[in-house]
Amino acid sequence: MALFASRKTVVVDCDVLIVGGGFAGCGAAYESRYWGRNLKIVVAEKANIERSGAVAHGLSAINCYMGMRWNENRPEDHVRYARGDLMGLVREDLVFDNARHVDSTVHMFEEWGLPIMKDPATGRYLREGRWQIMIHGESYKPIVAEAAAKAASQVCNRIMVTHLLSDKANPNRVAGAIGFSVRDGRCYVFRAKAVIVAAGGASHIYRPRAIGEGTGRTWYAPWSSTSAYGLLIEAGAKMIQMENRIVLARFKDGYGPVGAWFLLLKSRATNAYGEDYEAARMDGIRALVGKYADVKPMPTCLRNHAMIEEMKAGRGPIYMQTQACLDTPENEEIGWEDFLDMTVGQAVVWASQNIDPKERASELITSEPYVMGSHATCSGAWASGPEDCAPADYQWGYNRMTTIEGLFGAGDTIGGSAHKFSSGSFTEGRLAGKAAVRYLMDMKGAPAVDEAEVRRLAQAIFRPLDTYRVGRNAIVAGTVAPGYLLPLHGLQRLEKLMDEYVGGYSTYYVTSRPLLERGLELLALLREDLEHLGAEDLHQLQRAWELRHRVVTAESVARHTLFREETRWPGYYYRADHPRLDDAGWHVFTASEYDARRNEWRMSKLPVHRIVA
Ligand code: SFD
Ligand code: AMP
Repeated sequence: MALFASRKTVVVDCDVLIVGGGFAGCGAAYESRYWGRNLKIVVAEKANIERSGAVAHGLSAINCYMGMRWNENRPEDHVRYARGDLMGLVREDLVFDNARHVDSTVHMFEEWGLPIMKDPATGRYLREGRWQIMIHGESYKPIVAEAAAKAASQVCNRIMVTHLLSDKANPNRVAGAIGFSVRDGRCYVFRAKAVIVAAGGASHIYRPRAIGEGTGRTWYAPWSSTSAYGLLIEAGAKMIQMENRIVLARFKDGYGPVGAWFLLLKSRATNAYGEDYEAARMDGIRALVGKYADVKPMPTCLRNHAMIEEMKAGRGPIYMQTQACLDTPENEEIGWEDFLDMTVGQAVVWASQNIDPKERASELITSEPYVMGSHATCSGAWASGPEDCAPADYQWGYNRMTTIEGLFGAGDTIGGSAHKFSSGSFTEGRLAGKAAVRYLMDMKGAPAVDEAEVRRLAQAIFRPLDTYRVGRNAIVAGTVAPGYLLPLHGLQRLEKLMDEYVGGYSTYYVTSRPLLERGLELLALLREDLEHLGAEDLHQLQRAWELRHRVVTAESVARHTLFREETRWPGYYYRADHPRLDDAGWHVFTASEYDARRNEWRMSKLPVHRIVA
């Protein structure tokens, strides 16, 4: 019997539903209002958009800005950069589309009040590197969210979306979404004509290096729970490049980013003996990846690879020689602000370990893997490209529409379009918002949700509360009981198996067919046990659904990794049984479609077209 079956339900009817009010979601809200003046545009957000998503705590740089008004770069240059960094495999139409519009996004951010640092000599934005500009960005998210809140008809904060709803007549068409309020426990049913998923990427799929007293500390936000992929995969959308999960070189224990140090402060990373390990490893890298070794700047994965090899050889710790570059008060201020605006925990590590970065070097390390689509990586949904420059087989309707009719995506959600970062994710949200409005204008008949499906899902959503309530009668200690699995225990099981079998840090990112097949067996057992998740309260119910999204994403990562029989990105992961890059067989995107009814995955290859010379 479902104890919680009679929960109150709130029905929200809208034209455009945006799931997730992070950077891409805010861009989607802003732009869909621009083109759809009279439309009902609703944002459903599991936290509060004022401080939600990966940028909740602020950033110190905008990592995607062309600078076209000063002739600094052309969008085509950015395509070449992203293509080189991703070892040849990007959707060039999508990267180009983001790049040609991203500057206008950044100019709006400045207009809305974001302080962007200026170069005193030129008056231009202060460049961190060729693509990056420096900001005073602690309040980056509230500034951007304010514009989105003004544009939206309604922002439903604290609503965790758990499933997409399909059209009663056409299972391949979206009709809305369902979820619950993490505050009052009401069930929310959104009936929408178009849906834009902008629910962010994934931390905590792999066991993080930080454990014990540091539990929960990760580079990507711990609340980035991969709903962008979980929702889409379960709905049957075609996904690509899910094996392209990213490993980051970061300051050890605090996960402080390195970009400002390498690019702006011109800091050097060395092994424990002060040697430049990247240069020394070039021949070995060439043997693995051939011509890609000479791409400039050196691809992110290859920089990781050099560091990993050096650590394996026992020549760690790797050090960022901070003391050599903090030689002026200006540089010292930039160094500290870099972390205080973006990764406060790193400054706390310095304080707690008696490290004065002006006096001594700081350790670097490679992180656990993350699954996302907006950094130096491009996992996510296969999306239709822009009308004017996408090749025919990348174009089946509206820009940024997935393979499900009426379902759009942006930011981490969309695959193939790497190097978007915050500004590019907002820009992609704008592109998706504009396309969704056009889709509505062309629409002949609205979709209808299936009431039986809504009832079935509403029961399933709250079941972990029932399971806990019944199971707690057998509690042996604290909240532990034999009759249910707690979300935290499920999460730890997931992280451990992904780490050990699917190329986490504890194997130096190495995996192989036998390891992946065993990992998939264990994942299947975990999925069975998820039917017995128990949630003590609404907070734990949210954790339960986040875990479900993480597990289905993890399975997708494992299946894609198994499918791609080569090592395309050494430094992100290694297929020990296929240790080299193989352009003849694998200069393609890997794709998957999950059939939830049959619990079957269909894998395929998709072509990589070159659009920019
Ligand atoms: O240096 C649901 N990022 C950086 N970008 C930059 O431009 N400059 C930097 O300096 C960057 N660095 C950086 C970055 C991120 C982090 C965590 C650090 C440092 C420490 C990357 C950007 O932040 C990233 O590219 C974008 O934020 C991606 O945008 P988007 O929209 O795809 O994801 P989001 O912003 O996290 O938003 C997701 C939203 O969805 C909500 N949500 N809502 C309802 N129901 C559900 N089921 C939901 N699941 C999630 C979330 O709450 C969130 O609001 S550096 O390291 O590279
Ligand atoms: P990070 O702080 O590592 O997230 O990097 C921020 C930006 O700088 C991203 O665009 C990175 O790709 C870029 N970046 C970081 N380190 C380097 C480097 N050593 N060489 C070139 N680009 C880098």
